[in-house]
Amino acid sequence: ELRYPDRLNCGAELLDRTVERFGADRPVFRDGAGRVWTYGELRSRVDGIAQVLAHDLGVVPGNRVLLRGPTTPWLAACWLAVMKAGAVAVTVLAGARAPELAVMCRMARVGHALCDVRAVDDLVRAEVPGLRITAYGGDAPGDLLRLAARHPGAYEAVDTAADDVALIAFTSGTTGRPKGCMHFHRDVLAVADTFSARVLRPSPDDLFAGSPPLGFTFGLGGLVIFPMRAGASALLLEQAGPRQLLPAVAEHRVTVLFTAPTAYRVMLDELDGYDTASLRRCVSAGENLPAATWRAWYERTGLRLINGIGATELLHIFVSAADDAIRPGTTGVPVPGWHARVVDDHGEPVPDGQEGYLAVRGPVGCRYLADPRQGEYVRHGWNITGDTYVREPDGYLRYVARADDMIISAGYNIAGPQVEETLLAHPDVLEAAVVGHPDEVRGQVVVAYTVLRDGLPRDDATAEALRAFVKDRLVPYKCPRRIVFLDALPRTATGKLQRFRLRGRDRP
Ligand code: 3SK
Repeated sequence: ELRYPDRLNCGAELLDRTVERFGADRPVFRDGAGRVWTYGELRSRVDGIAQVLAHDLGVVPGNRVLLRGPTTPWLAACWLAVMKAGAVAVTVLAGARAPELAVMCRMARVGHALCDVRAVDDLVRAEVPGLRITAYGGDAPGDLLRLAARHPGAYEAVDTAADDVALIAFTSGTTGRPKGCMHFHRDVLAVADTFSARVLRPSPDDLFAGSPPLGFTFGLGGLVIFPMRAGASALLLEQAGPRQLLPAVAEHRVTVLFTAPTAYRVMLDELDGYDTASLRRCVSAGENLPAATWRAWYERTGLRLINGIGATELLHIFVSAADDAIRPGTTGVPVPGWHARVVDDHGEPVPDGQEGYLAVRGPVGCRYLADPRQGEYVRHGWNITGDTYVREPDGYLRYVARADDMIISAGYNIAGPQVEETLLAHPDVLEAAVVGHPDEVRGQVVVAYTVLRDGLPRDDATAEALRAFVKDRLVPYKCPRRIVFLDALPRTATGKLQRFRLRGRDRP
């Protein structure tokens, strides 16, 4: 069991304690242009920003400070400064628009914002009453970085309690209604000391990179918290889509990669011509990883993808496996420090081999900001993640579907992801989403939305060929009644498939 002292500041732990352990001269961040920040440089910039917060802006411990900007070392520095100042960082995706920002600022009672100068306009348009916006990265006399340069001295972190709130992370999940998830100072360290330390096991020489932005806790963990807890470094890329990752891996000699299954699939098509020999750990999360993608990545790179399930509610990954413990087609086992079981509607464990809801418990718990959905997520002390899973007799957990994505057709339960995996095994299919459409006779019928590889005909013959492919591999009632071709699938800003957006479209 993890034990932390009662008084704890995660910013001081990640920055000041790491400098004490590993020295100030080691690299911590590099940007896409190859500029490198050492831990010592990061500490003096963070301390300058923290002093602007405390002395110039009048931020006091507990105040909520919105952070908004593309993934850069400066955004990471602002986050650390908010931690050291004992304030609460409210993280949102850089792509969030004015109306969404207005809702989140109101919900989180945000009084201050540190915002990349390139992202200020939308925040201004949000017209949040009383919000004080301080831009960074521009030429204005009041720019945060200019103000920070006036505070060259060291800053002693505020003596926060381990269970003071450090972070409010917003998730709109896959349903579109935002929820603010509160996390404590100790939670920030706990995800590093469980998933990262016990599964990933990074070394101080590792260079992390990946696609999730810092406004998504998947990215905050993978690109700031985990590398810093290990004295390692991270490449922070403003553009980190699948097509930018491979050149970045080759150029900067990235060793640990964090991204989603779709990105691994896109990268598979582009691997030739890029040197990926530096990679030693590749983490796949954010969505279910199909076994076919795992195998294809292994065949082409010799690397075993580390699959994981995480949630903004629980800050990071809680079920996973690495190395010889990996079993393709499963997510893995509870990360050391976490417990997981599969339960029925009443919260009672179901027998192994039977489908039920994934329930987890560990060092981090879900704490929604004033949201009645808290009672749905946390039941009898267990966090119900909203995923349907099966526990194999040896304890491995196999993903079935998001609980609200199960299709019930003529009394049969059909897991959309199983049909998607089958479609994805077809060489012409790049992406697939399978949903149920209402049907008077069967209740629901299965409809598949697919994105084909470039240049392939989107005609009836292709649809029929795909249907035949599925019918050869799955029991006929799971075969899509209809196949619809799209240019792209609807996804959240964090890359998660929004099946709910497809349910109302193109009824057969
Ligand atoms: O999949 C997610 O939603 C997630 C959230 C936080 C951290 C990690 C992951 C994969």
